[in-house]
Amino acid sequence: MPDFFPMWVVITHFLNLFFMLLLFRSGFEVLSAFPKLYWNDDSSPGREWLRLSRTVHGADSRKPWSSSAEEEAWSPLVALPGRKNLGLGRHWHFLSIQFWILTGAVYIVMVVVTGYWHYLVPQHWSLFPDAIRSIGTYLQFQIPAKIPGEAFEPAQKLAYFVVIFVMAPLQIASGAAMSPTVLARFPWYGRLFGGKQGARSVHFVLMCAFAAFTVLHTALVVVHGLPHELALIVLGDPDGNRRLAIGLGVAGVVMILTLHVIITWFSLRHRRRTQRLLGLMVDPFERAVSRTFTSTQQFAPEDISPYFRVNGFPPPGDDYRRLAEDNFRDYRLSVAGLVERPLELSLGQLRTLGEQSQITKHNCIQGWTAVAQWAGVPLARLMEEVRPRPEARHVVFYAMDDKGLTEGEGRYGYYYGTIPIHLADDPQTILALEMNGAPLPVEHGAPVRLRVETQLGFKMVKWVTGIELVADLTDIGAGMGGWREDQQFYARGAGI
Ligand SMILES: Nc1nc2c(c(=O)[nH]1)N[C@H]1C(S)=C(S)[C@@H](COP(=O)(O)O)O[C@H]1N2
Ligand SMILES: [Mo]
Repeated sequence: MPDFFPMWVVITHFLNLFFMLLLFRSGFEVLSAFPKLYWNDDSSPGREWLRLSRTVHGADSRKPWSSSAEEEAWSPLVALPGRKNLGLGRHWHFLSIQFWILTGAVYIVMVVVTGYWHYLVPQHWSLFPDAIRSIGTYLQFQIPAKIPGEAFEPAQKLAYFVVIFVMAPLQIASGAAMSPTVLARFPWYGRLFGGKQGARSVHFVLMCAFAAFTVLHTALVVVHGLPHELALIVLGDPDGNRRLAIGLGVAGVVMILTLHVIITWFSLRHRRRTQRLLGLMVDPFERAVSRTFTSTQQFAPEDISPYFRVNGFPPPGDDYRRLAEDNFRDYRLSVAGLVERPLELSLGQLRTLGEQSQITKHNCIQGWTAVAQWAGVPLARLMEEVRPRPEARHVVFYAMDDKGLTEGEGRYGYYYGTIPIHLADDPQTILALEMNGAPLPVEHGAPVRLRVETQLGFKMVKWVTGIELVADLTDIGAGMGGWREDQQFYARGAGI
């Protein structure tokens, strides 16, 4: 039998605590961007089972609203970094998760090779009644006895088993079921959780369970006798020097809290640097995902959502109004940059390039989803017409909405977005001209909007006026790869 408290348990336990706290706080940041939980992927306004916000936006509201108005500013005390920084919160979440999984993997390997799993994995059905008896013992304010020859009492063993072998894997699996690329490539995987909103809800409920476990676990450590347990957790030795244990334990907690204060302050104070630094770790992971998988979505007409949120207000100027009043007869789409044959196309000319229709699920980075049918020209067809030069690596889509006028909030400039050129060839990447069998409505991007079905919604530029092929993004906008990347510090990649 292995040691009851080997050093590798002490170390992985500490790292686990460290990364879990990062995951909790950055997870709250993500939740604050859309503090509503649903079981259904229509995510219809008003149908949420949990709403952590006072404001209500209704499907029948007379005043137009944009889904970004549903974002809440949560305090940096709970969220990392807080104050409406979804992009940075996601960076922290996706950074921490890599290390949390690594810690977990090391732990599991050690549990298996050392035989420690005997202490954690039920080997007999009697563990269940024994665990219930243990809980009864606690309720009588007594401490249940350990299983003979093992490290824990029965309820403890069962709780650890559930947390390590059931909750943690489910938490990772439900997290993966929220990636638009994973959902687009493997729709069946999303269905395991009842869709993206189901996965989001499960992820939230499990987070609550982890939090409850942490509180209970800490309380029971105190009940079991603090100095002794602390010596175990910190030194791996019940007879270790108690003063040293308390000193190290307190130092560990203070270190974690100080680090949280520092990274929160840094993230809020230096948002661009945080975006870039964390991007070094997070972007390659995202790129690998986006490169590997293409969308194979094909929903049924019955799946089309009754209500489809809008994000971003239409271009406010007279130019756009006149275009729209005239059914976009004077609209021209310019395609230029690193191409052999630049073009200016009217809607009629664009339409002659071909038509493709698809029923797909939209994933906004904030967290809402909706299903619609989109029809339009495959972007790959347009690329054949203009013939990109070999140096071209990104496709830039320029929009007609000046966000400084439509939204303000201290942000400025016309909306634009970019995709790596390989996404232009994906079978479900289209310039959509129709939605649900009718010409694209103004609020959803008339006359032309992009659909890239493996990506988050912010890549799918609406009110497209021009397309440019470029080798490098540094000279476009603020150089981060799109308006939301520039102004809201989102990651350039949008596959997760
Ligand atoms: N021009 C423009 N395109 C845009 C936006 C915008 O604000 N302006 N918002 C993006 C975001 S974040 C999302 S989720 C989708 C929303 O598409 P919808 O309004 O058709 O639902 O559009 C994307 N395209
Ligand atoms: Mo979005």
